[in-house]
Amino acid sequence: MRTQLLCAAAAAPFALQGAYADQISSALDHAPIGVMGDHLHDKGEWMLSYRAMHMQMEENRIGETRVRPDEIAGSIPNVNAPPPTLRVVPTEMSMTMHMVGAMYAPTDRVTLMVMGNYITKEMDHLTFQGMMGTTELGGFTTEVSGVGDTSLTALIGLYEKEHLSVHAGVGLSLPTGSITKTDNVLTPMNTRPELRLPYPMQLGSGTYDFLPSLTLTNKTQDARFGGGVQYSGTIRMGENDEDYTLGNRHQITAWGAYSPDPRVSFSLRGTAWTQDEIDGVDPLIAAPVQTANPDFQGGEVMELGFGINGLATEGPLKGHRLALEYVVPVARDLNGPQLETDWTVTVGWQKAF
Ligand SMILES: [Cu+2]
Repeated sequence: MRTQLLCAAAAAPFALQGAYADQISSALDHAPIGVMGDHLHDKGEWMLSYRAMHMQMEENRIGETRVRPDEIAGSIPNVNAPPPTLRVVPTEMSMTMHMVGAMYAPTDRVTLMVMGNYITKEMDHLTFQGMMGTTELGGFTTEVSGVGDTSLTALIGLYEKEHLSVHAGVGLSLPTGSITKTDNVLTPMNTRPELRLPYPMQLGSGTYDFLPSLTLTNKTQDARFGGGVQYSGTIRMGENDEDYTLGNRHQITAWGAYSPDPRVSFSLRGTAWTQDEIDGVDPLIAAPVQTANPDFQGGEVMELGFGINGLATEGPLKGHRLALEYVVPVARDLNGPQLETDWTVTVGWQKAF
């Protein structure tokens, strides 16, 4: 009796590994939906995905400090002077992005990935009257929509042992997004010309960007706990047709997830990223507004994400994944004045074939 119990106990982990962890896929096998390129596929497998992301920004910061619109208009020098100080201040911005992706694995070690997107941006502004002072003239909104940049990435498996997996990503972003969008603005002289929109309202980088990444994922034998860590970068190559280069971006993100059942997992994710200022100037982006200053872009941000992943393990929807992630900032140091992000939510669907 005693021997049987010992045998059963010793065999249990292997039985679990065979019957549960390896054969049944789990909601835990994919990272939170805000993470890209987190997994490889088996040879011959396809995956299609759709994500919708919405980001909401309100109020401005210089470094870590909040600043009011009248403080910006009254004191921040205008690089495109005259007027001597900024006259137009963004107060709110929203961005919605629809992302469509496909993955295909020609071998067990290599998964290819293509991702395209459609973006809508809206920015509300306050215009201050005349060449100086803090008298408000009125508000206006600019809006833009269209396709963004398209990425092609190869994910390459480097190491795999039991449930631990390490892979690298080598990607290229193609400049399919416009950088010459225009809209009507309210000037401090109370006119409404159509101008080229400032840098944050454009849809693409205008450059070919190198997208390196390195991802490590792991999970427990019983697939109840899992997690990962990923570095991802955006390295701009050269200068775009309008004579500037967006700042390079580096990001580290790490997540942990708990799966009470293979059909669902809950995740907590921490992210830190840094993005440089813009190098160069588009001569047609010259309004007295902070977003037209190449130095008032980028910064350092830490965020926290709360996610849920779902996977249908049987029935007509078997294999379909649905996921949601809500991300809030916890610390910000912005090259400002610059609008700050309040929250980002991403929902997504994925299905492998
Ligand atoms: Cu996939």
